[in-house]
Amino acid sequence: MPSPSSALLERLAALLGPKGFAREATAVEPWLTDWRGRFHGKAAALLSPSTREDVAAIVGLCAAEAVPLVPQGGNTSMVGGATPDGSGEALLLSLRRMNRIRSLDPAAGLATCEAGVILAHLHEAALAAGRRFPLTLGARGSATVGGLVSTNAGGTQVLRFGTMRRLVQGVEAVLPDGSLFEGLSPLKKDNRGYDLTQLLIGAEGTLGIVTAASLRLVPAVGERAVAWAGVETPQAALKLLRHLETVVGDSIEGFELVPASALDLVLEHVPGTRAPLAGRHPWNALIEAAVPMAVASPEKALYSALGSALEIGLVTDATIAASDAQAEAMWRLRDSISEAEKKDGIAAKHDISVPVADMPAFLVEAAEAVEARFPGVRVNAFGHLGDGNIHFNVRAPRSSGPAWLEGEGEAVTALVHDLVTAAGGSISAEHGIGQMKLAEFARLGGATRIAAIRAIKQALDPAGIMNPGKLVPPVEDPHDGLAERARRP
Ligand code: FAD
Ligand code: 2HG
Ligand code: ZN
Repeated sequence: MPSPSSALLERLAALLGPKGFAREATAVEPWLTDWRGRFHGKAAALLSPSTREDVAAIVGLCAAEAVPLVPQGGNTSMVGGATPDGSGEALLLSLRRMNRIRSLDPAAGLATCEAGVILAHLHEAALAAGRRFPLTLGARGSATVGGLVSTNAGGTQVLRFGTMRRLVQGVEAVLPDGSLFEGLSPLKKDNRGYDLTQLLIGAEGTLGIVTAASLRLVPAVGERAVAWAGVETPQAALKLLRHLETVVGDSIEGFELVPASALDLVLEHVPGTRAPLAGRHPWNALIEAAVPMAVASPEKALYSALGSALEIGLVTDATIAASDAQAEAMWRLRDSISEAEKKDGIAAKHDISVPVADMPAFLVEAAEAVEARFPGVRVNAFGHLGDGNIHFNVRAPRSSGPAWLEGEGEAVTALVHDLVTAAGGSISAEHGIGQMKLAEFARLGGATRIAAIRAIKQALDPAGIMNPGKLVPPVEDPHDGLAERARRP
């Protein structure tokens, strides 16, 4: 693809001013590596517009020269989605300066946020208005509304409130020709054909730049209870969830599976953490129950449900947080797993889903298969059991360097994804495809799905300027080398 001409760079510099246009390495380089430190790219400049009109002008100018744009929010992608390739042809388009909450209407239960609003700031603003935006995840201090929309993010509250797809009412976006799609209308019913908002959710910046989204709010939490339970097997954990749902009802909104290996990593690498239970339990469940108003006590309900679970042998031990500080400490253990795993060394990451009821057996069997085939690797599988979505990460043998990922790590990934596919599952439950999974998506995504995705991309972005090299597998052409490049991580 063409590099930006100096005339284009000059026009962009004039349009955006010194706050919105940077070429110096000190300003650009921090954003050219992904959160996990696996992908490094280059960019001709960093563009940081502060209005949707500026975004439209940028896209229009780039479209005229077919110069690629890589949108970026908080840069917390787990699949290298916001990292440009190494050619230096692309312009990095940061939405972080567009961080205004345009409106927050507690009565209507809607917040309209610009793309760069950080999730934690939205949480605070909603709370101050007596409402709540329920989706949350470990990266909430950096992840932005635009990134969350564009990845259809999940997180730890999906069990009750769903992923972004269920929480987005409308989207405003600049399409690849520079036109503005104004989809923020609060209409409850709207059947004007294809749903462009839903198309943009999870599009990973390949169909346009999200400039704002209106998001659904739910009632604020009146009372909550957080508990940590030790269990023998993933099967027991799933049975525990079903037991809690039966006894406590739909106030169960978080149920996270944490193996002993993940807890060990956090205790070793994250200062100030300590195990909630005495003894080592092969698996643990972090449970949150919440009710909007203090009409019923989730603590009492959870206490009695965990008591009966102990009696019937579903859990080996359990504790309920006695204060908000204790509840936060439990969540910190869970939310720090990625950071601890990163500090510990190299791991091949697999964000997979299979039908919920099949996940416990899958976890045990797949871990046995992987560890038997690749001696020295250690499976660290944790996460959203209630959604059938587990982060089936495989830690490299001790003392392996980053090259492991490109060698044995790839074979590990192929095996995990083959097992997931055979189980009728997905190789990307919540993180997206990005560049990390492009080759595997091309291999396992299915001809019909991939042909339709290519056709949509071609229709909306014929010049291919929106986040190239992400999500959309290139057409197999043995002569142009694209297919070969997609096979490389
Ligand atoms: P970025 O990383 O900047 O970008 C993500 C993708 O969206 C890229 O493809 C980018 O090009 C595109 N994009 C960004 N902004 C726009 C825009 N305005 N318009 C168009 N495209 C855009 N994810 C989960 O789903 N669940 C979790 O539980 C979870 N936990 C995490 C925990 C940690 C510690 C970390 C580091 C990450 C976690 N993630 C999780 C992954 C990540 O936080 C999400 O994918 C999040 O949605 C990314 O938001 P971001 O603003 O950082 O986006
Ligand atoms: C989580 O659930 C995130 O903590 C990150 O989705 C998972 O680090 C990972 O693999
Ligand atoms: Zn997750």
